[in-house]
Amino acid sequence: MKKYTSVDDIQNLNELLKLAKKIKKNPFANKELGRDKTIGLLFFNPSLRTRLSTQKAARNLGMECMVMNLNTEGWTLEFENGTIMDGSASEHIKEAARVISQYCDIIAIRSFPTLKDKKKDEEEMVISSFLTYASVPVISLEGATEHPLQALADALTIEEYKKTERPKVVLSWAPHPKALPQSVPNSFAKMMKKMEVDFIITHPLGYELNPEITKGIKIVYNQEEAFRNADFIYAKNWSNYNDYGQITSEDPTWTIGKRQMDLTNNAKFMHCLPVRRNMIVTDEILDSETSIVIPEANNRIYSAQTILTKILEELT
Ligand code: AN0
Ligand code: CP
Repeated sequence: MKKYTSVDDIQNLNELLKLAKKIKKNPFANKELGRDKTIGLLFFNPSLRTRLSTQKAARNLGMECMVMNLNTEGWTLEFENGTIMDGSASEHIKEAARVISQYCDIIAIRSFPTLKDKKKDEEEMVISSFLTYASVPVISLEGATEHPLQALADALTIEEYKKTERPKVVLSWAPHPKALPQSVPNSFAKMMKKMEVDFIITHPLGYELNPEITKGIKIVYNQEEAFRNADFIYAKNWSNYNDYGQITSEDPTWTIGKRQMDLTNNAKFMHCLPVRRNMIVTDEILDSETSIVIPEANNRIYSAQTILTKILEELT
């Protein structure tokens, strides 16, 4: 594997999930693979799971890890070409990416969308600039439009908890007080298309995701109807894609609670975390056996370790 910035970079999901399960059983088996190799984790936004699980994964492979909060600790970067840099940016991505490539064998980046400039967000300006100017493999730790490491952890979690060959998986929008990216639902939808599942998305009218991503996926505007007989409920808020970055519904009836979960086939509740209690999901559900959000977060280690393994194997 040369890069992992999108679920589209996965060529053989079954092979990847097999590797993830093997790694999970014996996480320290490949300590030599990353010896004398360094990963740089660059954060433009906050993180708990991604930061710690990726460090853990790197260490399990014997790698060194450098972490930098670029938004608060680094120079402000310029991404446009040909600009006269007389504003706030002190350094151009051209130099920054090339310099970091000399220090790191893999570069991983978290850079959320602006949620204001749809064009810039869809171009993945930050991650694609690193892809252009860095000379080492690049991993997304959540970009403007995707969160592929999360989606791989979610796929592994569904594999582990499914009780039927072809479970019914429902991605449900839920309310949130702040405008959030579409990255998690985008990557989750792409991942579900690759899996043996019956996949449905439910959200209020107007909250359609990028139609190129949801092409072929059933969308149901009635949450209760969507939840019937579901085996997995994957909750997530996202801001409006059409009315870009706006919050156009705060409807509390979409908060997932017992009323909806009772309609399911004893479904497991999933969320990528961090989750706002009693906004996205009630305490009652999150604190019950139904919720698998903690083991789901544990799988972030094995998701990252699987991708690092695949990339390290191809490093010369
Ligand atoms: C982010 C998001 O919705 O994309 C990160 C989730 C992993 N969530 C928040 O900012 C709360
Ligand atoms: N799920 C996830 O990516 O969590 P963090 O934002 O805490 O890294």
